[in-house]
Amino acid sequence: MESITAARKGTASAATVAVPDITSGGQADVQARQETDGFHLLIDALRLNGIDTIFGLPGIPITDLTRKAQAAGLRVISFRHEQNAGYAASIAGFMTGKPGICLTVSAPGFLNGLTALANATTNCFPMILISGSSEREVVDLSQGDYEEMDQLAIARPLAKAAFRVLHAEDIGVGVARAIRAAVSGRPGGVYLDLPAKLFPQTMDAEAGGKSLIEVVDPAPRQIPSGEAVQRALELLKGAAKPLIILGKGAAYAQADADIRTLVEKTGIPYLPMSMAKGLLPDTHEQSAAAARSYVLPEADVVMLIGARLNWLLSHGKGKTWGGKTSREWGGQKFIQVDISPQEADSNVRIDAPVVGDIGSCVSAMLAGIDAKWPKPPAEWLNAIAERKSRNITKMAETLAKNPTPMNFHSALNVVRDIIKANPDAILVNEGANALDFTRSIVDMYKPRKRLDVGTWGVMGIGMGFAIAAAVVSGEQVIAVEGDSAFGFSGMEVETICRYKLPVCVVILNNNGVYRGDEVNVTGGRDPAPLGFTKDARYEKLMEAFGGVGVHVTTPGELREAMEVAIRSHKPTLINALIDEKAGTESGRITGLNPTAKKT
Ligand SMILES: Cc1ncc(C[n+]2csc(CCOP(=O)(O)OP(=O)(O)O)c2C)c(N)n1
Ligand SMILES: [Mg+2]
Repeated sequence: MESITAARKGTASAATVAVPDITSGGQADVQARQETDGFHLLIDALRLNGIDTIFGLPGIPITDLTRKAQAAGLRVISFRHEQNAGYAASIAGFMTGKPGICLTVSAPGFLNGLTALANATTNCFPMILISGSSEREVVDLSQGDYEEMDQLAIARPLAKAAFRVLHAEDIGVGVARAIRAAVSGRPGGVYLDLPAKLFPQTMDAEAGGKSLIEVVDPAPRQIPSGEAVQRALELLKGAAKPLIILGKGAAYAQADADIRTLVEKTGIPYLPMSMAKGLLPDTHEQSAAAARSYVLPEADVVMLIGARLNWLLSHGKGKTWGGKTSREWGGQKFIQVDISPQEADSNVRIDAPVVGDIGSCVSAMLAGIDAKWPKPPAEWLNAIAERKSRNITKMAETLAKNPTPMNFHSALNVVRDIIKANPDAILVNEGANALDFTRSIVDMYKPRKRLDVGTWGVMGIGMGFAIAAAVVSGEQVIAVEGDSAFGFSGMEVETICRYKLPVCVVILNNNGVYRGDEVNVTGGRDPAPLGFTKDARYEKLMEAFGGVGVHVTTPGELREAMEVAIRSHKPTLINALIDEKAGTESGRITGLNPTAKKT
């Protein structure tokens, strides 16, 4: 905290030759120092704004920055690949509402982090990718510098905003602009380009301190207009078959109590999108998740809260929504509660847009809902309840089976029990079948506990998300991974062991992408493109770094291994062997997969 205090007083932590430059220390230390530099100004600017963790990977020109940041009291989580550090930063942003910071070296390190930055922008996660870069003069003349690349230009189309700082006295402004851009309005990924020459630049410590900005109200409330709220409430009130869809924007908003009250006061059935699961417990009687394919085409008024009508909701039209063709509108009326005024009408007409931050919108709607608010017609609720109970019974029968070899259902039945018994645990999930089955089988009970592949369905978030979840929350993390999905970030098990994080990785191992029984149609020696090494011993990877590795083939063994992992909080990798024939191509999105015509 001294550094923040010093900065507020107008004295940045400083480094001169005569003074040990680790933290900004007590008063005497501050007085002795007259100069500060780019390294210290950046650290002070981050700390001044409440940033306490950096996810990154050291090297030229940011090696010293990682050391000095740690010495100044920031938590520095050092990864094995920048993409994983980037995913970690982005999900830390989602969980906390503060921008997650990813720090990389220039060109290749920057590019490695860029996928995560683009993914953050797509998913509306607030993150700042800070990359060191090479000398401007050399880069701009294409003279072949070490790791030469015009990073700012490359980042710009993939980021919500991108900035470069050339002078030490502008670091405060650069960090402030990056923070505001990342978290205000619709959050997203921001790129901050810091050329190598910036870091050792020195300036007067007092002037440096004064140049820093503590951002006031970085994510200001955006109050919806009374007229928009009224329009939405009237539409909702007149509905015969209303439905609420909660998106991850609703989870991000941290307006959990008001959202629950809105759902319960109106009595309207709701569907949670994947990362909104647990905003209300999945076992809530108003959840229509087990009757999804019934409610989407049947509903007459749909209120989207922090959910976009993108591909995950079939663009609000087509057969999913009761249209006669794959492109026809089903006739529903939509209310869309969203922070971005540009979101409405992106795919179909929005009859009642409510623009503002989700918390303000939901509380404004609540103010217009009194005790006389009519509950939805009983026929609608009964029809949903009937479908739900039929589907839940069917699912229970499937889950109760105990086939040999183990399949997704019998394995996930165990994970379902474990999460029920440990509702504070955070579930990270990626894969195709491993994702789809987990989402539908494993109930979540608390908000922001399910972290997954998001809008892009991207593989590779697994270990980065798991590490950030453990670091940010201190809670037990359970990462349910397809064997292919795990491979994208598997080396980070070393990071999990190094930082001694309570992460239990469960690999649903079916020997390949989607399934493991394909053969090379030519009969040649190469394996089929989708198959992996049979019976690979992934658990040994965890053992290599001092964690616990377990190889399981039955639900009983899986349960035992997960219980031990949770009790011990030790880094654990459970390699759960799944029937290699138990999976469908692309999981639930087979329809999006173009296949060659049979010849
Ligand atoms: C970055 C990235 N590369 C490739 C894909 C395509 N893809 C979708 S799911 C998947 C892996 C599915 O296999 P696995 O994780 O083993 O899950 P399973 O279906 O076998 O349970 C791949 C490669 C992707 N979504 N993202
Ligand atoms: Mg697989």
